[in-house]
Amino acid sequence: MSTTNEVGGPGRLTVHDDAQQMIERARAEGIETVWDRLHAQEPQCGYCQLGLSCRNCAMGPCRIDPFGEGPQKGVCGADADTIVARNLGRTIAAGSSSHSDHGRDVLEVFAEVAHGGASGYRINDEAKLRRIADELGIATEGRSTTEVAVDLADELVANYGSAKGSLSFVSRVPAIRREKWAGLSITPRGIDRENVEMMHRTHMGVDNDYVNLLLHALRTSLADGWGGSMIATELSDIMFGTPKPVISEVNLGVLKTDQVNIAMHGHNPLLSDVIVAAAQEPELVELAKSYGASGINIVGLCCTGNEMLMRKGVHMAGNHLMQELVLVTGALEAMVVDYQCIMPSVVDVAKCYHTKVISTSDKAKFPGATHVSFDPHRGAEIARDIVRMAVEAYPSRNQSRVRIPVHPVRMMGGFSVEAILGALGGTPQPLIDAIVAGTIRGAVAVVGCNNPKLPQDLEHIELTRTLIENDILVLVTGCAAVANGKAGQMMPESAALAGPGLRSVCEALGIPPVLHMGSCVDNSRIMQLAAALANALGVDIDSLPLAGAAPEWYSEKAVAIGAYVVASGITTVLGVQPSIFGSSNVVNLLAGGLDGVVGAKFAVEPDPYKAALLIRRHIEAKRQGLGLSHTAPELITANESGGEPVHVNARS
Ligand code: BF8
Ligand code: SF4
Repeated sequence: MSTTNEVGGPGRLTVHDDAQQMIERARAEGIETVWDRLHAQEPQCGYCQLGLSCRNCAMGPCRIDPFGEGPQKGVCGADADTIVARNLGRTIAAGSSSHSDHGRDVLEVFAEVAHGGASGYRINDEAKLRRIADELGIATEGRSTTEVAVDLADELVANYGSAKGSLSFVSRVPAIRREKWAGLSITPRGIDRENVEMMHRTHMGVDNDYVNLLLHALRTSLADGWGGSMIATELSDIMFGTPKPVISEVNLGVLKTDQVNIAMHGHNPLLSDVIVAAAQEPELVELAKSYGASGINIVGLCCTGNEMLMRKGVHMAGNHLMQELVLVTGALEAMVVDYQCIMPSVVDVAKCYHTKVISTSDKAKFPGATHVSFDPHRGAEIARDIVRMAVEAYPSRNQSRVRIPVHPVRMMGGFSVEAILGALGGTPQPLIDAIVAGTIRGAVAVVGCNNPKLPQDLEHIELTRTLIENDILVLVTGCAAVANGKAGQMMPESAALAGPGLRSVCEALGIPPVLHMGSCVDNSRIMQLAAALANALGVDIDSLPLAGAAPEWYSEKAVAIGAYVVASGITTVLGVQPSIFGSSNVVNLLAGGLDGVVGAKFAVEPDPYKAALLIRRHIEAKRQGLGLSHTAPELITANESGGEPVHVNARS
């Protein structure tokens, strides 16, 4: 068995004790995990890594030789620029479609609720329903909740087709940016339309101009950020409650040795909301007790976990790379999944224990899992059936194999835009004042996944640590938020980790220096906040001292997010190289030329300290542009050993 810090040892794969212990255990028990499979895949295909392979038609598959010696064109004549841009466009369409189809599922249930159907669901935040309706020009005065909800549902359903000119929430975007988008013909018109058009354009013999392809890829991503994702967020808030600050706990220590443990994994809150309710029903709790358990413990994984944590404080077992390791505790009765980011391998790992994997979406079946088709009309009843299945698995648990490796860490979540404005006293002005005064230099959205190519959570934690030390407020979503939570960066007392300016603001407001804004669809909250700040200052989003970062991204959804964040005017740093380096033209456009077009660009920097420096410089330059105080862009940080400040030089 490996010792933890040798090459390939658990200490090199993840920074967390719970994960390291479970990797050791999986290895000891001969259970294969994501790291083993990555190793088995190496070396991965170099053509694919560069984006230079194409299998869009049956004249192929084709590949372009990056060294210029072999073929420079596919069978159809497509060159490296076309192939790389087409591949990126399809990746963005897949990511955008995933978020948007999730949004559609929420919208369909919302429409049912509006019409009086869908058991177990209701309008939870009526004030938000009316506020959004007002915002979108739907009459609310003297009208019933139902009438308003029906009209809002109709309005948003139309967003999926070819809407009237542009998507409803584009109205939130500063006028100056809307003009920019119109000038580039990238205003998102219909959510499905942009995705379909992306697929059309990337068919053989349609769009062969890499610039034209990439512009449409931006439009496709905007239909996600200001469309599908924003609809998912806003309607989830209306139905399940708008998040407000809440304390929760995180890591594998949230599992309980003496309770029925159910992990909710995936993305859509439609299922998890009714499961949380069912797990509290006396009849099911009594059933659990009759089997000797002291109760039913629901925990979250990935973005479903974030949805539950944000609204109900439900404890979080872990992020993306924990989904197999949570099973290795031997303490789970059931892993209930819907869709996205669920490794097919969870079924194989679960077979080594008594754990049931229960799939619930007819869109996402897992051979070997038990499928319970989720029908929102019978949501409450199906949730009870699922919880009962988990409870009935408890007697099959082998307690001698249960190992819960650590104690949980406390974290605060629940920072919707409404909650942030609430903490600020109702307006963004105090935040603007702090940025103008330079107490807070700016804000960075650190988002995205885990990727087994990097030590789990190291980049998230170190980048965030360095940014807050430099008085930069960090906003997090998705698996990034879980990483920071596990590292203890997300409690109000974590303000002590921040630089003096950010620390003073956080202490005055009683908030952490790292604000959990939700799941990945909730990156739409960050867009909304950025737009509100820009509107309050009367400038475009690209003038603000903001940046984005996706240090450990893996998914197509993350590419869509990065694209809409950049297209909205926020420069974004990636920690993992995207598959575009086979075309210097595409790279030059995304990492350079785009800045002159949308006022933002991509950078790739895997070193978290160098990424922090890059971001710090960017933020200081934006401050200068706004006529605010700006400093020599040196990075102030202490390395993890706690000693000497590390001065990171400019990238040469
Ligand atoms: O949507 S951060 S690994 S779980 S893709 Fe997936 Fe990435 Fe996690 Fe949520 Ni987002
Ligand atoms: Fe090859 Fe062109 Fe077909 Fe792609 S579209 S597989 S490059 S022939």
